Amino acid sequence: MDIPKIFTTKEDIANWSIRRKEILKLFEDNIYGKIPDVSFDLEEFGRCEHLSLENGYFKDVYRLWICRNSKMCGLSVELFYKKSSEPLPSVFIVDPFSNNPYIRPSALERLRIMDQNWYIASQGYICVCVHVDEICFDDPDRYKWGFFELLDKDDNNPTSAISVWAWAVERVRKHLESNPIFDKSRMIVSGCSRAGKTALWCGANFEGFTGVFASVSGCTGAAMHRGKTGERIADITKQFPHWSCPKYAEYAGKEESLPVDQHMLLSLIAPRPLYISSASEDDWACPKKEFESCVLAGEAYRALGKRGLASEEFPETNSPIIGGDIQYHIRKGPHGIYMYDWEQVIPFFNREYS
Ligand code: GTR
Repeated sequence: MDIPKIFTTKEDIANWSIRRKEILKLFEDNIYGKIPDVSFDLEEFGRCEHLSLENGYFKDVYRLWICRNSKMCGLSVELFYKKSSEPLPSVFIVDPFSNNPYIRPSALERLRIMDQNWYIASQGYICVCVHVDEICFDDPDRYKWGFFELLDKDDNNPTSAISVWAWAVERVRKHLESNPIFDKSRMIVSGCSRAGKTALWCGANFEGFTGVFASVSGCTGAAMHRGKTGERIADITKQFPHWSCPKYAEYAGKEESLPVDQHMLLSLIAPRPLYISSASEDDWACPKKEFESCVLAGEAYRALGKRGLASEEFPETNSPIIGGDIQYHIRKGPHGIYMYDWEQVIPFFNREYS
């Protein structure tokens, strides 16, 4: 099986910034569509709530508004953090789930996620939840409500929900980076499942994110296409056609002919620290192929003077492979993101940033 290469010539290594752009363009043209590139008549970002809680914890709510051609849309952002005299590292959480009527989390699930947000805050990080589906709905029939209505017909901006979500998280990062509570050199983008795919695409495009974490991102995320089991291009483009550009569907059943594979997406995050996690009961995402992608992306990390995965042997469940600039674990349990995942991820970034 021929796997497309990160580096095709020696020059690709020497001229990584050029090769990087070529790879990015291949993903844009064949999978994720263009990241929006438009200017707005008005773009506002401001804090609308500040809650001071017990023990020096805070919760803030910000809103981003964009306005163009007399139309506007916006999204909300929640920050969870602990008082500090120093600028703090941050974890941005791509959240396309909270407003989705099909998969809206139950009250219990919300509490579980809230616990994770506060855990991240307790570790000295600012947890920034970006509710991206408020700007671009996660539904094939309705994703063009909101953001897309602001575009002109001739904007030549074919894109996808994942590209709009990735762009929106970057806009929020850009607004927050000048806020003195943020340490600009330690800003991580993260997400679970469809949001994990988005976090990878966002990190690949926007180098202001200095670390990336994707959990159970599977097909169109960390998992290699070639040889993958579980969800494949045919499944994902049928159920979620709005996540990718129209061309992607042409590769359904023809994964071999894709000019890229997902290890090349991970390579675009190098040399920045990268965490990929899987779950043992998540065959649909195909943990072995998520792992393989990490192994292969190591080539880019090494070429840039960093370390890839510390071991190339598929690990036992709940045994993270520690010691590389890419870290991987497979958690025992179902698809989703759990406290166990964060308990491995935060120490990894602490080590990387120390
Ligand atoms: C699944 C989908 C995956 C993943 C997941 C999610 O049904 O097939 O690709 O994105 O949903 O986001 O929860």
